[in-house]
Amino acid sequence: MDLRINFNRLKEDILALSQFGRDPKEGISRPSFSKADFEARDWLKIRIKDAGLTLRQDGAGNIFGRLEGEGKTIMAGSHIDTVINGGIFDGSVGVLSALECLRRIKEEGLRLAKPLEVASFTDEEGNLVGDFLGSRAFVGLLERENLEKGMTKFGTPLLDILKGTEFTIDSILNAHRHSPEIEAFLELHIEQGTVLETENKTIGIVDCIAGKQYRWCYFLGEAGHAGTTPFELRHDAFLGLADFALKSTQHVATHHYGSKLTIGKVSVSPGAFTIIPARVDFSLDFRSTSKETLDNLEKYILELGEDIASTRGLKFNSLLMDKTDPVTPSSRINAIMKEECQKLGFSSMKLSSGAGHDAQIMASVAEMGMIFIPCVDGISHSPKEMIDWDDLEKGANLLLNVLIRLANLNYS
Ligand code: HGY
Ligand code: MN
Ligand code: MN
Repeated sequence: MDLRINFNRLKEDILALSQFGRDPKEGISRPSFSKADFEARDWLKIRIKDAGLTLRQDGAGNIFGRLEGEGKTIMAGSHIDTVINGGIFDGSVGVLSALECLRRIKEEGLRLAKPLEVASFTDEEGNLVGDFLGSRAFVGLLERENLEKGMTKFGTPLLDILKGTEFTIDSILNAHRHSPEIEAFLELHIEQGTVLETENKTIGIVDCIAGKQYRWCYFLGEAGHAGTTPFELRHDAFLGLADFALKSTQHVATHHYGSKLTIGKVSVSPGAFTIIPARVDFSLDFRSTSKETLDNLEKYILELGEDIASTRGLKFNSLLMDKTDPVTPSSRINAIMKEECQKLGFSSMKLSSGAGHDAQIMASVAEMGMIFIPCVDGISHSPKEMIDWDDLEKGANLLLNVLIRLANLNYS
């Protein structure tokens, strides 16, 4: 079957979606359940209905468009929420390419054996409470207590964000689709790294999605006069963090090259020229494609924190905020992707994903596959996020052909 997407229509959709959440500072700020997000959701629902798909939204705000068929569903999707001051392609290429694929199948009147669905999951970026709120709700991985006590990245409780919306803690928990009857979940996404560009490949066939831990930590020392307290009498919380940051990153780079550790947010208090920092709170994000490495790193950073605290007369604390295991996509789906790449004449390579994706959550209920396309200089989570549009056309055509293969394959 030589079906191709309508690329101009896909490009128009990407640019239309990018109008929601334009941040006056820069980039796109479209966190889930923001005004911009609700406007974007309304736009997406219209596009799904205009495509002749059956529209559904669940209690977590996950949005689906469905083409009927027999048996287990073949689903493709991603997310339309963004980080603050983010780019226009992270997530949106996966949702809108999947929509374009189903639209083309519908337009051509293709009778496929199995049902097809496009999915747009709520809060992949974790602006609310932990990453993957929507896909975790869908597969039943949420805890009521975390939602009820959860504080969002904006310093407000999730409950406050939900006020005035159609969503509640109960509706989010009730979004859990028990035995969801999904055979496969596919996600097209920008690589958010430089490997494809460096290797001059168009398509990345993802062979592992890294796992990660988010921790919120602090060092607690003693305030003191910056002008009169000699160094040997100080309990400087900031120096505790500086020590921790250098030793932990050096440890990962030396012993676990390829894994990552990032301290992305720091607050120093009291925070004045003349006061020795009494307390430093900081975020810790560490990731690896190896579960064993993640477990070793968790043990290492807790021991390192305590060692530094006892050496410097500080107190150390670390609170686990979010934890996701690494996952391996389906070898069957990856083999089909490779075959379809060859038929289409697209260069491809296997590579792992350092970024987290809804696909790694959906892997708990379906066979999963991820297609990467390059992004310029590997830049993402930034207003500078950019792609070569030809790569998107190829990625979306590959997605279309893999969907048709899977939907017609009698496989159980
Ligand atoms: O940070 C991540 O892994 C993803 O972009 N949420
Ligand atoms: Mn993403
Ligand atoms: Mn992202």
